[in-house]
Amino acid sequence: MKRILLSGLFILWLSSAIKAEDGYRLWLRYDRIDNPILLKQYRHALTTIDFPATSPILITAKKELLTGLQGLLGETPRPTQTNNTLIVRLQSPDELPRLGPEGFIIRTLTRAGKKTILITAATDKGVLYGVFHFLRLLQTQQPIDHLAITSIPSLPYRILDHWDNLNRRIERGYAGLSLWDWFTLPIYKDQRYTDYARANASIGINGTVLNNVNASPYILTPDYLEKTAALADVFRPYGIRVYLSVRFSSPIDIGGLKTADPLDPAVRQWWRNKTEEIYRRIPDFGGFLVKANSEGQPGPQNYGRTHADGANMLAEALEPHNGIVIWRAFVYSNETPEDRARQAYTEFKPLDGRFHQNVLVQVKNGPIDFQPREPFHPLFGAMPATPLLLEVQLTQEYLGFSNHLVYLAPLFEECLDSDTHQPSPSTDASGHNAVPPSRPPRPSDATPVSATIRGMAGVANIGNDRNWCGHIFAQANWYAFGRLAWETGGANTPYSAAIATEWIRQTFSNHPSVVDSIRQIMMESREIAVDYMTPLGLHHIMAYEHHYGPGPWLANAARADWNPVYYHKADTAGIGFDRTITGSNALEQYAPGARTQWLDSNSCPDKWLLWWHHVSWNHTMHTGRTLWAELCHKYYAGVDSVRWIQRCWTGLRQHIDPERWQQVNMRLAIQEANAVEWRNACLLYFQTFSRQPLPEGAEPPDHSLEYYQQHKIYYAPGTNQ
Ligand code: GCW
Repeated sequence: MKRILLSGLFILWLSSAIKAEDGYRLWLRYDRIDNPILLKQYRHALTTIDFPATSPILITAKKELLTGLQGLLGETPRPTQTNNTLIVRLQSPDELPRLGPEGFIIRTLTRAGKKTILITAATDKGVLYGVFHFLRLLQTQQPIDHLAITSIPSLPYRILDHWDNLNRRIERGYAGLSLWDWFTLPIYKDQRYTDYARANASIGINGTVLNNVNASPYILTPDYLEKTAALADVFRPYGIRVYLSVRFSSPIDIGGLKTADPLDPAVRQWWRNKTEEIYRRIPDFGGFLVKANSEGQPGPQNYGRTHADGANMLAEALEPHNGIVIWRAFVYSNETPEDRARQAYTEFKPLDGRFHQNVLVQVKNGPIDFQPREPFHPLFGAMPATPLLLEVQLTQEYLGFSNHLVYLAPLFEECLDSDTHQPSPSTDASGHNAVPPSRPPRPSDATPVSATIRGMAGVANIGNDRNWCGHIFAQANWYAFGRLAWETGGANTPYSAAIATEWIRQTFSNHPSVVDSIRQIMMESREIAVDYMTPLGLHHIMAYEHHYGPGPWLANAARADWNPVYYHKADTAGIGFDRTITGSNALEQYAPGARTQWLDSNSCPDKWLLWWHHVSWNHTMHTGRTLWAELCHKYYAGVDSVRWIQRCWTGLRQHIDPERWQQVNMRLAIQEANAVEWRNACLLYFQTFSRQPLPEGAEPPDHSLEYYQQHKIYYAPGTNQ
């Protein structure tokens, strides 16, 4: 009987252990420290906790601390003779003026022979972030006996943008349906809302835009505002403010007005009333995000007004409540005969200084659209009188959806670190120094993108899939976004490698060889994806509509600027988009110092070449190969490197729990097949122009060009079909 019971218990334990590793816990696993010496040290150092918690955020922080310690130490700290104490305290802002509203200090102190660890901040949010940071130190098995950490976020706005529709479909979402079950809100509050908030708070994300920028007007109806308020109530104790995307024509759509003209008094009044209604329900509401006059969305230009007129009308409504307007600069029109890469700058640069103080302009990292590689957007540093947010995409619309292992932090970091060569901003309007004190000094004449922005927005890759992001490694992109927005650069360069290390240690293992091996995979992965998709500066050559897989031959989209041929311009003479003075001259939108690196096709780095220049198939690259040979080399190297990742992953098998190992393994198999298709399809197609053979001995394409051209994917996720 006893044996049956025991084996029953064992099976129960086993099944719960397996179930526990389905990826749901993200990087907050809090499993018992597996290093016995360290565990002993930690237990010794943390015998009592002194944490007076009164406010909702402090109560959250305390709960999180106790849960974390219980898991990591296998016991709740209890008094012993040594009584080494962990003190968590709010201190008055006068004592800690430098920390600002979100910074924290973690320090080890020795008092009368006893060691004390102090986590302190001037605000309860600071304490919350300090607690999560402390737990991260334990999870990543760092020494805690000489802590002297001061951490202040680089950027005040660290926001996730959900492109979630109210019917729960997610535009460009590849991890299931929207987390927000609008139909059962506001009464039913799914546990996932809390777990989502925990995950965000743990990495410093302090805002969330709940709905798609292609916004439904119904989000502003009383019913949906009540549902939004319910979510805001769940997120508030985690320091997260809620924002909404709004449709510019809402006064007509749901307000019964005849116009949405931003200069019309009735329209202005409608927005004021609506905004007041929102703040009655959500006193700490963040503000509005607006996509206007872009890809068919209505906007002020429908009435002959400017983007500034539109944004300022909303800004006025939000101002009394301390809310902000986030106005997107992602605008382009196929009716304008101007290189798409130039259009946002042309539109917005003249508006610099014309926006109200509480308007932030949100600019994508590059001038086209979240491609595997783009130069930084020319608006960074070019609008000194306008606070900017950098928008990056975590959901991998152009990077293999949630099927491909692509760690995006190096892409984000490439943008953040790009030198705009614009004058360096000193302090912004609120006196907040845009450059964090914790960042190492840079050459005095450099103004990286990170110094020109007030915040970062990440287009979320989260859905209701059990593991949140579809691919376990896509969780790293959510994680890295938060960590990079908190600290846009670090003493450890590249900072993305340090973030990867943290994530791996919390998500998989602290075992050094496992950490090294996975970090190497992650750090190479973005360049590998560039190689098998869009090497040497190619861009926007993906399949139409769903954007999955290759489609360089496409030439009949509804708009010219949605056609890949518009971007690669391959012909028998060569390939690439001439954006120099002999072409569209998009180059002129950059500061002279930034231009020089790309100006000349002979000195332009290979990785940017076809973005800026149309060059001959026999152009000599920096490697000494011809362009055609280099293109072949890159596509083949990309596929070979995916196979290298597969081999590394196979080597890690005994170190990773079977469920997550297998999940990743299967996705890698998809990635490999996709990479082969990208390579074969692109090379066969470009070969019709280059008229040169594939390299000798190269793996021959397994299908004809026609086969790839006819390969259609129906019902790919993420579109509204
Ligand atoms: O990348 C493109 C996407 C659209 C998206 C748009 C945008 C929300 O293909 O789906 O619309 O960008 O950023 O507004």
